[in-house]
Amino acid sequence: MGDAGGRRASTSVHSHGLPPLLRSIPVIAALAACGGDSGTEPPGEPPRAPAAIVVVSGGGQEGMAGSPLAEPVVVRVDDAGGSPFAGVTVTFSAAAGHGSADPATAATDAAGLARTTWTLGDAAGAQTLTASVAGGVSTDIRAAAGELPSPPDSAVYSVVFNATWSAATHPTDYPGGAHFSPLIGAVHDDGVRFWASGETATPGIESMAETGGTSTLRSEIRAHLPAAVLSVISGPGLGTSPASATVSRVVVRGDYPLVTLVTMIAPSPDWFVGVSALSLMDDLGLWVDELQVTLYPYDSGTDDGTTCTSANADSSPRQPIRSLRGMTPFSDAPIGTFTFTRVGG
Ligand SMILES: [Ca+2]
Repeated sequence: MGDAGGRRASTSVHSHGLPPLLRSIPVIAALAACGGDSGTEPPGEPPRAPAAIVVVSGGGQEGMAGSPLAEPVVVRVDDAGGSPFAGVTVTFSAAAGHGSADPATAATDAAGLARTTWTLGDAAGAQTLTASVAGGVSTDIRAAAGELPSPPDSAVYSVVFNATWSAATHPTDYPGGAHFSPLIGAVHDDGVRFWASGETATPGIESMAETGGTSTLRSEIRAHLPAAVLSVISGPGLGTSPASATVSRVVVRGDYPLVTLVTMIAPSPDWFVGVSALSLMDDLGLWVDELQVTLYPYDSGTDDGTTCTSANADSSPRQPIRSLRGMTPFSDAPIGTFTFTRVGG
């Protein structure tokens, strides 16, 4: 999928490009390639900007303290639609005591790739190198100097949904009665996806995005218990926006490290925010301490309405799920954030 929201480090203990398990999934450039709601979108495209940095290779290496890693670190810069971004300067900076990168800056090539060689710092244990571009998009790359202790098999997280959608952040057609439907999702493994940018919505995603109903999506998730799904995540909705809500306990496991979580932007034709198959493990296999995901709006492609209060207009045929970041009535501002904080395990 296109990463469901740009991710930002709140601590250094994670990778926040696409999680490792997602790197091989093809991404449809939703903004450019999808004809969803054709004829109903305003002319022009939103300004193109780097939206994510993906670790292509060289993450999660083990090496000797004070020595260069065997493999170069290669990252790719993508735009919001998942297309590579050429000619962007990437800065590689090691955390304090975690060595240095050579070169420290590199421009992305035609494939959006930039690379560097990371010489580890002298301390034993996990070390962090941050790749960043102007505008605040960054990704952490992790490496181990020497042998790491085994992480616990499970971890417990709290999830805070902080909605910032407002007339100030999204002035066009901001509706009365803005709210968000109950949170619904799953803890799962790499064997299943419940939604992805560029893919057609399931009936469960359609129902969630159009009505806020959770029962169909819950059934789709439960159908994968216990093989691919460890548990269903249920959480509160928001009666207004801006506002925030917390899911106090989400348990992940080494064999089920991924989280999918969604909520309807309401009222709306078929718009939602969320994450799909977000890994709470970093590229060393360690549980992240904290991960904040910036949420941008998605269109589920199941209704042709163009404003929050449009009458129902079922899409036939179904259009792919696509990002509405920067697309009328939404601005380029986020809708909110999910913050995953490790609270135990
Ligand atoms: Ca739509």
